[in-house]
Amino acid sequence: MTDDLRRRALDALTTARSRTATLTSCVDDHELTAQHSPLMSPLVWDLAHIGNQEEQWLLRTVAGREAMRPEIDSVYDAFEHPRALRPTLPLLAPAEARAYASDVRGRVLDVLDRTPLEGGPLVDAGFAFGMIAQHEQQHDETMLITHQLRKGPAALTAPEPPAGSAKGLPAEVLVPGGPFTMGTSTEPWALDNERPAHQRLVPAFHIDTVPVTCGAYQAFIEDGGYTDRRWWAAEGWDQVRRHDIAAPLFWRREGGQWLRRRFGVTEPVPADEPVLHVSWYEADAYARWAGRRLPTEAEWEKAARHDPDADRSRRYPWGDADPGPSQANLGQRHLRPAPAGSYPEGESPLGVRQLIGDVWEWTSSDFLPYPGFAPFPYREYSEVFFGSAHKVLRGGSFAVDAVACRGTFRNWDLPVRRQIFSGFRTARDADPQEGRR
Ligand code: AVJ
Ligand code: FE
Repeated sequence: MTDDLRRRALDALTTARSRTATLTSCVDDHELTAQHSPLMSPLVWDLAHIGNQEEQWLLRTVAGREAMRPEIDSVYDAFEHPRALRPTLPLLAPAEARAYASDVRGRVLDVLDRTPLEGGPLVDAGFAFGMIAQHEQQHDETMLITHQLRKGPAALTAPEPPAGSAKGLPAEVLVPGGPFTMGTSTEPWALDNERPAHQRLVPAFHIDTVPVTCGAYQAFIEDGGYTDRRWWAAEGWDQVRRHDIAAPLFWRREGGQWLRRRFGVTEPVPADEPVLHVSWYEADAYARWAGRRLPTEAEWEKAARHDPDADRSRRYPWGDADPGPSQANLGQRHLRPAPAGSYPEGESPLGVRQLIGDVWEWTSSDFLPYPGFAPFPYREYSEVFFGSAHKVLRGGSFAVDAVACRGTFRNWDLPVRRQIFSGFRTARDADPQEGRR
């Protein structure tokens, strides 16, 4: 059991580091230290921050070691310096940052070998190791966003996702009303904000079978969606007027055709692919235009986890098994979402597809603690972000690894954000008599 946990922790750390290596070795040192967007850190900051967090939690907190380079802690503290100013910090140079992260990792593997994976919440079931692997993978997604924002020819390549289609699928699925279990108290590497498991009463609703596609979104654009104030929340309307926004980020219109730039390549917008790089405001406006609304976070999780026959919540839409390549588009295996309707093996018991992977899905909900929430192991992971400023995103994108994506996993961001790998699906209330069983 504990050997199995140790192997899982080792696998998760190794997988993350191999992705980090790819993301930080496919461009030259100049590009590693450059700021590609004021919204993002230089890639070399992420690299040393990954190593520094790992050192702080696994070497200092878990193993009780002394700081290796105490003078760099403040440089890599995300709360001390906003992203736009990070290029001005005394950053470790690329070779130094690589050496530091790999030095930390070497010592961590030794600590992992010797630490009993029980005897306190931080080490039980290898939590701290899982937390750090998730942290690295989250920064690998952040670095992929930086790659997407970077100008110039492609630095990354990946095979195309499998073909799929939503033809023949119903547009929406009815989720019957009633209570379900939201969140978890048993998932060993679940982060603090996913805990504890609790009952939620969710009235019957309908939810889209697949995420909203680029083609459907184009209909909103062509119907004048961006110039009709009726569809927009006040702050969203301000944002589109002030910044002249008329399409998802990275789209442009040329010769009567929509094109988009994706990792250094310009291509026609694929009509059947889930729409990507929209803000919460754009998602919310589209849903209102369509006569629908965004799902609440609880509705999303019920659609993804509730098994109506067994009346229990599963870890994933398809059951309790970890995600495999036939169930979900995760882990930067592909550098784009798969067409809507793909991954039939990943569908939920009620037939909802692509809840996990492809695009992060905006929900209508603010990022709030569950009843019984306790910050763990540090307030700055979740607690300081709770409130009405951030909206919850669910389900993970093609850019996040399975270790940082679960049916219970909660992501959050500001509603104006568009550079993230965000899309959405829509929902509507059901007649309370519908779906009684
Ligand atoms: C959970 C993705 C919002 O990137 O800000 C990384 C994850 N926390 N380092 C973020 C995180 C600390 C976090 N998100
Ligand atoms: Fe971080």
